[in-house]
Amino acid sequence: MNTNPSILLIFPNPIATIPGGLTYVAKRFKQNGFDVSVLINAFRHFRSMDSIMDEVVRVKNPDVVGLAFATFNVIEVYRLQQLCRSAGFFVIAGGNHPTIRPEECLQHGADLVFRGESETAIDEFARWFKTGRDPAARKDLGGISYVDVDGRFAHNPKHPRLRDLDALGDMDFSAIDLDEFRVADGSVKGLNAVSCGRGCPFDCSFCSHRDWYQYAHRSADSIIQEMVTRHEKYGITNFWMSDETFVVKKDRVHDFCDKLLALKAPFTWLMGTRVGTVDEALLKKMKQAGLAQITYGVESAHDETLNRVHKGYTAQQAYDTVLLTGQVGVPMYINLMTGFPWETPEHCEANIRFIHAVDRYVNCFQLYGAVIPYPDTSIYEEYHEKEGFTDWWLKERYQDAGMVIYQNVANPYKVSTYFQRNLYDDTYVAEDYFFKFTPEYKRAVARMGLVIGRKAIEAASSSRWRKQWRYSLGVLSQRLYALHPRLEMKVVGSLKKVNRLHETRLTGQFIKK
Ligand code: B12
Ligand code: SF4
Repeated sequence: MNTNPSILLIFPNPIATIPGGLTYVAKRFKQNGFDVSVLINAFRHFRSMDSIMDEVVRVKNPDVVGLAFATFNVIEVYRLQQLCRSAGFFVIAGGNHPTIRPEECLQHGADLVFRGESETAIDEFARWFKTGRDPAARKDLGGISYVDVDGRFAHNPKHPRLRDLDALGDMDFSAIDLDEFRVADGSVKGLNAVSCGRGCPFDCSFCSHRDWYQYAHRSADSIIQEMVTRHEKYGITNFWMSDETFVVKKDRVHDFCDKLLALKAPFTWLMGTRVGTVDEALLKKMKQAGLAQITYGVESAHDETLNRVHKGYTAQQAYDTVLLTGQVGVPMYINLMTGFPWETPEHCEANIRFIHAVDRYVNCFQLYGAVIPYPDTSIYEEYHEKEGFTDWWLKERYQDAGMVIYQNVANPYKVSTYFQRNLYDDTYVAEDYFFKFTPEYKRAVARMGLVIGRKAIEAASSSRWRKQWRYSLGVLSQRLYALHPRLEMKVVGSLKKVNRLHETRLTGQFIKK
């Protein structure tokens, strides 16, 4: 008879890519003798919280339900948590939102919250769970928050961050239904992800990573061994290095490239990094070693915004880096942000000039990018009271906020418009979600959106006629929406429902035709 305890790990929010962190969580529970099953609410096979509860949780009837979530759709996630708790399941939660707001999470149905990196905490929890679950012994579980026997919140100190990431080994996909993430070309979104390090030492004011400032990395040998294994097992040749900032220490990237070159494997790879972390020698080396695309979080081409979000570089430096990267021959995907409360049309004009200046080297500019003031970021702390968006994630209106609308919600064609999906999603600015903007600024963001959208359409469509048709439809959609959202849905929404642009982003197929 099998006496292992069982855990059902749930990623309840719709997602288009396998969430890598959960593969490590699943693996750790398995190593601790749990029978593990995983339910990820794949975007293409979306389940309501009630259906997760009735068709999965009740059917599997696990000893522990573990939820992993970021700051999105929090009301519904908490509803699921409470349903599980009231049905008698032991509920634990981890990931970005529970880490930032452990007390809120405990008030909404969790028995225990795991804050931040959780491998060591999982080891301790497993021992505690299997040896009688003494409530008094919860105080010995590092990194965990709970409500103590007197009804007070207790937050145990965290374990130090892991230094030896090699010891974690490879991501474990065995409990995941890969078909839920299979896209039109047969590849599985997220199966090409390789985590090379954890954390980012920078301090951008909009970035929600309080627990991840400290940077830890794997050795080149360990990363390459995982690439080889993934290739042998799943046939992957194009990898996505899923780190927050891939180039933190140049010497280790040189080492990685040297070893990859020595291997002579037919691998290509994609990564994202910060402007200012690369130089010409490193760019050339990475290209030689198979780098197929860099994503740069440029964020703005205006010095005031760069300064105020603490990016630590100037618009000129951003331009120089992008130009250099283009000249070395590495194509780029570039993120630009909008919607900062101090911005005026001038900031958008600077972005538009930047886009035109570097256009020839860039595969695509991000099709969204209005700032979301995530809890615990400096931008949230500075503005939430004066702008009246305190705890926005607990309000009905904001449940869709934070996700890329067309990519991640249950039914993008129901809640988003053609231009939001195909040109540029400026909803949070246009509808004053968090900050109030002037009509002039909104028009400037819409103009920037058209420039970005036209470029994306150019990259993704083959015939001139098709490009023109899609772009005109986008402009029409934007204008109708400005008149009345329902009008857009009725006219354009009924004409065109497909969006393939985002589908290929992380597989690196955003190549100019
Ligand atoms: C790779 C990545 C992505 C990938 C993959 C998503 C994924 N979830 O893996 C993609 C590109 C798809 C993505 C998309 C988005 N992302 Co993202 N992403 C990241 C990034 C850079 C790394 C995540 C990661 O793999 N970390 C490493 C692993 C090991 O850590 P982890 O997942 O947190 O898991 C550890 C612990 O948290 C814990 N844990 C996690 N879950 C659970 C569950 C249980 C039960 C337990 C016990 C423990 C536990 O144990 C794990 C092992 O130590 C993070 C940055 C960061 N610092 O987290 C942003 C981050 C998570 N993303 C963020 C955002 C905003 C988004 C988007 C909303 C962007 C957008 N506008 O669309 C979407 C949302 C997608 C979705 N539906 O969830 C924010 C979330 C902010 C917040 N407060 O919620 C982050 C923190 C970036 C930031 N600094 O602002 N993202
Ligand atoms: S460089 Fe990127 S990951 Fe690092 S703090 Fe800034 S936005 Fe966050």
